[in-house]
Amino acid sequence: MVVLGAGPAGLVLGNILVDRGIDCVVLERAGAARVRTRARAGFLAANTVRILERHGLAEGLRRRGQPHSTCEFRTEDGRFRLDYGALGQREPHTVYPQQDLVSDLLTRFQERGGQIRFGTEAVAVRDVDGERPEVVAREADGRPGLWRARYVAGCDGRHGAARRSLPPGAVRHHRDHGVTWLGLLAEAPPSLDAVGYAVHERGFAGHMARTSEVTRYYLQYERGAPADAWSAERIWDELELRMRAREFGPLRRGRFVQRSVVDLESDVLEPLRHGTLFLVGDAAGLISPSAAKGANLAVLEAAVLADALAADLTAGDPRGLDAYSARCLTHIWRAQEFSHWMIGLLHGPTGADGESLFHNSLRRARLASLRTSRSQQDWFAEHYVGV
Ligand code: RFL
Repeated sequence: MVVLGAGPAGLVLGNILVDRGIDCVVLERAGAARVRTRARAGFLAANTVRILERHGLAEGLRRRGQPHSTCEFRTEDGRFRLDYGALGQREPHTVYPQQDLVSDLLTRFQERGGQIRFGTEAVAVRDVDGERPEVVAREADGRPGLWRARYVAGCDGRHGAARRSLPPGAVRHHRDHGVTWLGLLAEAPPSLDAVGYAVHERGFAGHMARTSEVTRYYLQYERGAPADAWSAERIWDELELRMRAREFGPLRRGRFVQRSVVDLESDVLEPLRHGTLFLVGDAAGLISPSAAKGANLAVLEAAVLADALAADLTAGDPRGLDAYSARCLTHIWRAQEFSHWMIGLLHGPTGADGESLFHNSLRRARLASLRTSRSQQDWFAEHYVGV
């Protein structure tokens, strides 16, 4: 088995396969230090934690992860909180930085005897409809490499080799939601004990705790502007304005240690299986970070594929592999639907034309339902934490 990419998808898959005695190698373009330190997601769904626990991969997050179950909306109509851990399925998130999770998974994979080749970039997957597909790679020393296996798992993200190697027949669903966020990591303690979503006429602002010393912020941003276009002071002023700090309390400022520009996009491929090649995680379906689903879907899909591969390779039962694509696409589209709903909830059109005013009124009504209707709150909680 060849696995492309050592993100959450590739490393969960690799860990489960090695644990089941299946020979597998992970090819990773980046170096080990980069893989262990790349800060991205942080909110893990209860089901993600259960999957990781079931496979002996949750030790670190059980020790250092923080349960989290409240979010706060700040809007032109005031603020309200949802204790989503007491609503819907009554499940909290676990806040655990993605780089810590990936680091734990990598350590565990190597302890279990898993093979990983850092600095090795997959260039193409060939002969996916044959019996033994081939991965053409550029090895760490720059020389070409060739890896053959019974199956290949493309866990190498949206711009990886797996997506580039699909035979004709793949359908791509792409949507640009027309919204851009500036993603920020601040060396500053969280400023509120909840996820903060601020809807403002100047644009969205978000606050998400990561650890007691680090907080992620998001700021709706001008499309195409570079990440360093604004000074730190301007960013903090804008965050305070949109989060209505004067009314609800100041933000605890600190140094920004990471800035990235994120265009909110959906990008799903169908099907997720092409002969011997399987797409997993962001390679299967990119989702905007508006509802914090990407890493959770990656873990779920990797676990589903690992079970199916184990059944096929150790017991000759191909049914799980046959069902993989349809099963995961159901989860992907439910997450896409909720994420799309969140984008509509958090971003109003900025124009003063009739169409914009109409959509802004709908958005306010949607927030009002969420503030007042218990059944709407239960629905929200179930989809917010679930994958
Ligand atoms: P990853 O993590 O991108 O890993 C892919 C790996 O493949 C390697 N690679 C290659 N290796 C070999 N050959 C090639 N040709 C290769 N091309 C790429 C890369 O170096 C990398 O190591 O994909 P994976 O495993 O599918 O995991 C997906 C998640 O990382 C992603 O969905 C989440 O980070 C999304 N996301 C969030 N998800 C959540 O569930 N909760 C969150 O709170 C959350 N916050 C976020 C996020 C994504 C963000 N960004 C990056 C837009 C916050 C942000 C800012």
